Amino acid sequence: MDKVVIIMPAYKEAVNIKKMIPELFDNIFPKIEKAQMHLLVMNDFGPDGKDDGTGDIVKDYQRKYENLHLVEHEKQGLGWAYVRGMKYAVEKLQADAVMEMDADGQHPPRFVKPMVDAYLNGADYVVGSRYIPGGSIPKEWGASRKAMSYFGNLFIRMVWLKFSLHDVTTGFRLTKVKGVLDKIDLENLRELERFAYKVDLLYQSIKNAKKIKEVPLEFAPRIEEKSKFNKKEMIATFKTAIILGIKDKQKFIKFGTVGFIGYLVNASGLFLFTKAEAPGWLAWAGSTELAIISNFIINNLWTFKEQKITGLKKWISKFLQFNLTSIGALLIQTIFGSFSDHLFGSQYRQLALPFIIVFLVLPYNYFMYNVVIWKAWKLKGKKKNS
Ligand SMILES: Nc1nc2c(ncn2[C@@H]2O[C@H](COP(=O)(O)OP(=O)(O)OP(=O)(O)O)[C@@H](O)[C@H]2O)c(=O)[nH]1
Ligand SMILES: [Mg+2]
Repeated sequence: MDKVVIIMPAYKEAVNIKKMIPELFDNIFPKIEKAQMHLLVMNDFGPDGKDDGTGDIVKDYQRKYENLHLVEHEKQGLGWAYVRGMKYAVEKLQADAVMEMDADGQHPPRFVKPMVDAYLNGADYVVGSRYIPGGSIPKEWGASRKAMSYFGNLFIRMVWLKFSLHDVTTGFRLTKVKGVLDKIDLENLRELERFAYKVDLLYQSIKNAKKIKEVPLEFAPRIEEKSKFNKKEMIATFKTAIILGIKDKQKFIKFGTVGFIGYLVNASGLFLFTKAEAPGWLAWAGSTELAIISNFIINNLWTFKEQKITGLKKWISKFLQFNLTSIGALLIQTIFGSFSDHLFGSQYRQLALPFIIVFLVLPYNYFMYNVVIWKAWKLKGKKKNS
């Protein structure tokens, strides 16, 4: 049976954790028959070495509930509490999946089961979503907090061009360890001392996940105690999201630059072959192949360095695949070029060419490089979730 560990960070949550633990163990976990459920409370104490009693409450319950775990640490920030919790869940508890869940009742325990069910049905990343039918944000919130949450979330989706996922700032999530969590360099996530770690962790998770599922979440208002969220946390969240978004565009810029270098190689090759009085076909084919070689090598070392192809055998087979991809681009140009000749006449060729390149060839190449050659995008998971 799969082991699911709920990681619950707590900082001064004595009143809430007292209700949360028996609710989960007595009412929720028994209904989840097909997974072994554990709760790991990550309790942080202040610089004086003291907490508000949260730790003692958990220790008391540990006598009653076998699958209840406690790790305590000096407060370092929310992200670090989760990173420590995830490492503990994987290394010490041998978790198959971990869940992120708040201690203050905002993630109502009744939503745990649908999340675990989605995982048991094959999803490797499950997102508790407030912005799909059935999900909601607290009615009690003022108009400005509501607007901030809704538009903030929408803004990040636009920056990331990620419309298939409706809630990118939620803190209620389930992540499969194998293939998703174990691929993430947790200690090097951005803003670990803040709430903003959440957007980076989600960003890295959706890159690795093959089947993402959104489950509705009715986000409740905090029951008791004080909120630790503030403006600074919010600004850091946007900043992180924007940096991540730009980083992705950087890849596109690199891809474009490599394409331009390829053009220069092609042109110089053509010039040299012509000067050497090579036959026409050889001049064209030879210089084009030189450009293909340059594109492949530089993209491999630079644009897709995170997915770099190494090893001679793999390198050669990928290079052949890359050549085939280039034939695809050639076909696109030939077909759409002739189509444009037919529609507008050949006098408009010089105008048609940049259009075909920008709107068809570049997207095609970028897509093929990301999906087929370097496999930076995992399409399956994204499609299924839309
Ligand atoms: N261990 C640990 N837990 C933290 C820390 N900061 C926040 N938490 C916990 O993280 C969860 C989310 O924090 P909240 O203060 O509820 O933040 P929020 O839900 O965005 O804001 P509210 O809607 O006002 O509750 C709660 O369970 C907190 O106790 C921290 O530094 N260390
Ligand atoms: Mg809260």
